[in-house]
Amino acid sequence: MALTTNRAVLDWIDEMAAMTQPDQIVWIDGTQSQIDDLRAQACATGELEQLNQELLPDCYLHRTAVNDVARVEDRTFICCRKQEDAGPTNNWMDPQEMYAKLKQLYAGAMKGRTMYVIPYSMGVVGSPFAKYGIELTDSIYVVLNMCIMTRVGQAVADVIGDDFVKGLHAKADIDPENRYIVHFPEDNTIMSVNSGYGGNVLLGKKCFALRIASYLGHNQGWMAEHMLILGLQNPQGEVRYLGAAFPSACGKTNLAMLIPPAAYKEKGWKVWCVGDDIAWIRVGEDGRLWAMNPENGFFGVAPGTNEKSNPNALHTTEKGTIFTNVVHNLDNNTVWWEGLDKNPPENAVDWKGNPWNGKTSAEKGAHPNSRFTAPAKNCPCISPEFENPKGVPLSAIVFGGRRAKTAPLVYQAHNWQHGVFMGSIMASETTAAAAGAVGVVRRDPMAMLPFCGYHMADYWQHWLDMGKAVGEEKLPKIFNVNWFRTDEEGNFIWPGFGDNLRVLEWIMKRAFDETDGVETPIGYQPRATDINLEGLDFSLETLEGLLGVDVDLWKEEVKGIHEFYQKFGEKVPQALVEELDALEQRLG
Ligand code: OXD
Ligand code: MN
Repeated sequence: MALTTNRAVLDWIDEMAAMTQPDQIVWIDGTQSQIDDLRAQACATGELEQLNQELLPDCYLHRTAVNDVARVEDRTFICCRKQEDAGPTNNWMDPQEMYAKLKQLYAGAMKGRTMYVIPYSMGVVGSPFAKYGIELTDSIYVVLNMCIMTRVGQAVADVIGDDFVKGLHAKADIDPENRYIVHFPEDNTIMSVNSGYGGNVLLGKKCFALRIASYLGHNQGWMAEHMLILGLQNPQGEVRYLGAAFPSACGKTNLAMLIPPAAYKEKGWKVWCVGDDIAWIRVGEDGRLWAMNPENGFFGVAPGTNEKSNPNALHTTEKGTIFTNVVHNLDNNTVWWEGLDKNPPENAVDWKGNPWNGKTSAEKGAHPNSRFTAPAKNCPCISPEFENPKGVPLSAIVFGGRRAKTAPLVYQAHNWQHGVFMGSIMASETTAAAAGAVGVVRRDPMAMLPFCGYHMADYWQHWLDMGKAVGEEKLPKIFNVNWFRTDEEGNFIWPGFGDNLRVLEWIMKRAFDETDGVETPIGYQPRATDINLEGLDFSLETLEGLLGVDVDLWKEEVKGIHEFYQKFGEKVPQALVEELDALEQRLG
């Protein structure tokens, strides 16, 4: 039975059902009995496998098609009326043409199948900052993931208005040649077809909370960012918040759930996780920037997650979690992935569904972009402010990426405008989270390259405008970090993980004017002695090396930035061009 009498909602569902022709339509109320029922159905068809319910209660395993394991950026479109509004970094097609193309792909795609109607909220239901959507899908896997990642059910249906975000997903034939992830920002509409991979089909996440939301934020004076949010509690008990934007699979989840090194823990330092992937940022009543996490769960990368790198994430996945494309350990009906421990199972099934022996097999057992979908409430360090509808006030914004050489461990912007420049020139080596070559350096401004729902240069201007509206005094301070510098043999130099807190401590001190910074051509930096190395076997000389700025490499970098900016022509905000000129001059 329909959960709403809202005509706009019902008419749209009728229209989509007439096109896709499902055998039946089922509304998702999000109740436990309905979830149990869907889990049982999915297990009966093999879409899910129930894991060991003693060791992993309410946990399930899913495998996607082998050709469908990551976001597909080359098949992701922003279809606004004017091509120039999508900008040079987005794929574009005329909306009418795209609607016509999709109509053919959706025609009868749900014949013999069920269409599930998921009313969901991004943000706490009823909060003035929440936004609502409906996803129609023919996948139980999608329904169950959405029930973890968002707030789903009657409470949402009760408050949904006419301006909800419409999302249609059909698995169709999982045909990579006809796979499309399409956004119509001017129509509040998302259409996804021929995929079953999370980032392409959990429409509340990248599609709504970043691409559509960034477009809405531009029009409405707020921001949707690819950022984790964390609270850093100092020994005085004060909690200070930061947002950090890193490209996919660069450690946002690990940083958001960081466990302080022993020397810090003893003194009372603690990290609280507010979010690991997306931040919606607004000007609060006090005139500062406040950030909230619109999601309700974590869709994290499994490989590399272990007791050392992220024990909090590991514990988060011990119940109510869906694992995708990991190894199935048949001895105890649990899961495994590369980097979990040094004990791969011998009697196992790999992510492709083939028999796998971790001791003898030459191939990886889990896909490098295999995932866990876990409820936020499971996280041992979830922030007490996680459900605060107002979010948390930001004192710092941190940009970062994987750079083997150029970027130092940390540096700070002179001011907001310089910080926006720093965000606009972000670059990182590519990872397995998106289809394509891994390890290639690409520019990824604010980690939003694949997620900005409009022209990237207008997005930079929006950042500058938000800064003007708030004023330097109340703005968070902006920083850049790089945990990934390597030595001559290609090994990471900085230990990372919990020890990143040593850098966050300096960042927060700078944000509160509690320590000074040293001027360098690229911004303010700490002296090596300003970073607390207590309890860490790491020499000051090595740290000095990590903080070093190689002027020649940076001159090369400036050339690359000029080339990158040229893509955007006249649209690059003058303020950023000035920042680039100033950097060039400082480098000499
Ligand atoms: C993600 C991504 O899944 O960025 O968060 O790809
Ligand atoms: Mn992400």
